[in-house]
Amino acid sequence: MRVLLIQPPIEDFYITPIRTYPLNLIYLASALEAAGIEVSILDCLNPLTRRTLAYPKAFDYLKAYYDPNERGPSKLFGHYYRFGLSDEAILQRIKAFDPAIIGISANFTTYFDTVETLCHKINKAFPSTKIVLGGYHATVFGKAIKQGLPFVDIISGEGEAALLNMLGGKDSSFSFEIFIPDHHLITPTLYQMHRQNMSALVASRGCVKACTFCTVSTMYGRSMRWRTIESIMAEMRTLYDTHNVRVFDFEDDNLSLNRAWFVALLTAIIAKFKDIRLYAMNGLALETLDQPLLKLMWQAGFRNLNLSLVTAQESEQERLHRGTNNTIFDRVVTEAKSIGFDVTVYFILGLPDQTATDIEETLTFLYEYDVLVAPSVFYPPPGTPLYNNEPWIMCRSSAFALNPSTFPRSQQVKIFRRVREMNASLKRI
Ligand code: B12
Repeated sequence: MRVLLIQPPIEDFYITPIRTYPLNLIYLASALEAAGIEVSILDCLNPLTRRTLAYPKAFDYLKAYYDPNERGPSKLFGHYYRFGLSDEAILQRIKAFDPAIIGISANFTTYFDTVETLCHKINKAFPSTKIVLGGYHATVFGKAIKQGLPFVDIISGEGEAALLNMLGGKDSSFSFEIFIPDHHLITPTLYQMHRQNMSALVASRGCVKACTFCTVSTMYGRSMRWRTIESIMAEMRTLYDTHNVRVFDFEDDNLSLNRAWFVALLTAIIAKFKDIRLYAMNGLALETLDQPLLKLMWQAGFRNLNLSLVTAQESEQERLHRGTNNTIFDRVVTEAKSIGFDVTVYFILGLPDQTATDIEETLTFLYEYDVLVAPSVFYPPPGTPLYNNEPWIMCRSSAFALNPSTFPRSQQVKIFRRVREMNASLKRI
């Protein structure tokens, strides 16, 4: 039985190319291979291609804000693109591999229309091929998906054991803590940063924080599991020796929460690798960091920190269950800068009930620091109390989905542009 796992194309105004490593499919493929099943990965996003599309009807209102001909630092977005292979090219790849089962990642609610169209085409061209969808979107909206795509199977939650079970693998047990994913099914040179091969990995799953705008608990619940240091070292060793990887990006949701374990991880990395660069691009929780830990991170190969403040209004931090505050922020950023880190701080622009004055407060606070300030435009987060049945396509930052009279979209866009200009003038980008 042959299984093809697909990372689908996405359609949006932009993409973040350095973070499109198909780690979800690598986990699934390794688990299947360990059970003796033949698998292939079709990463439609790498090598990355793009084609300009007309704006979808739902985004007509964005033409007032996005100009493809605009140049300069305050430019937001212009064209709408399809990033990745065409459906026709995907169908050809499917034909060549001739799988009995196709697994497609449906992580993103906002890009589900692209996945849905692809499923219809696959079903038409290969009616006897079973299609399985998994990921965040599939987990939250399984029932609704089945209404439009009655011929697909849905897997909710983490996929390894469930997929093995569905396929009747020899051994359908999967233990995240000791599992060592094998990255051999992808081409390492397609994923690069600093002109070196780069890999994403996760050392833990889940997050104990309860930030109201985050959907991670819909997949992993509110508890955390940590991998053994040995399994992480073994994965990194193979990536380093066999795939020539020198840049490692931990995509964990709360990498530094378990201090003793994180210290053990960093200590092991320092002992085993001398010339690697580490990132935690998904962000680090401020309250878990202090000077000794930051020094250890520096020694291990971290040079940049992605920190998320969300808002500098302490009442809002509490309301959003952030578990951090400005005093902690001040301490961590001061310590990090004294060690030499480049720091990027994220805040959310356009949270429900937020006003322009609230944002000004956050910006005034942040501009006291020598940091790059990065706005994350709020999008309705599926599966959380902040999701109010907005159309799926709106669940993305580039949609500036909320347009309340108290903080109209036009003002949100204006602030976004100003932050971009500020960053450019400070030569921090
Ligand atoms: C890395 C990442 C990205 C990367 C892309 C990664 C990729 N290759 O697709 C980048 C940076 C590009 C990205 C972008 C966005 N992201 Co993002 N991203 C993540 C992040 C941090 C990690 C994903 C990951 O690799 N995890 C590790 C792998 C091993 O785990 P996994 O993906 O969960 O896979 C498991 C299961 O989901 C399931 N599974 C997954 N696929 C499949 C397929 C099959 C067939 C089966 C059976 C099972 C299955 O099994 C896997 C193994 O157990 C997650 C948060 C998280 N912790 O997961 C958010 C997350 C997936 N992103 C999210 C969103 C919304 C976005 C944006 C659309 C938001 C925005 N700003 O507009 C943007 C798009 C912007 C753009 N145009 O680029 C949401 C999705 C929620 C939703 N329902 O839509 C998440 C959950 C973040 C959150 N905190 O809420 N993202």
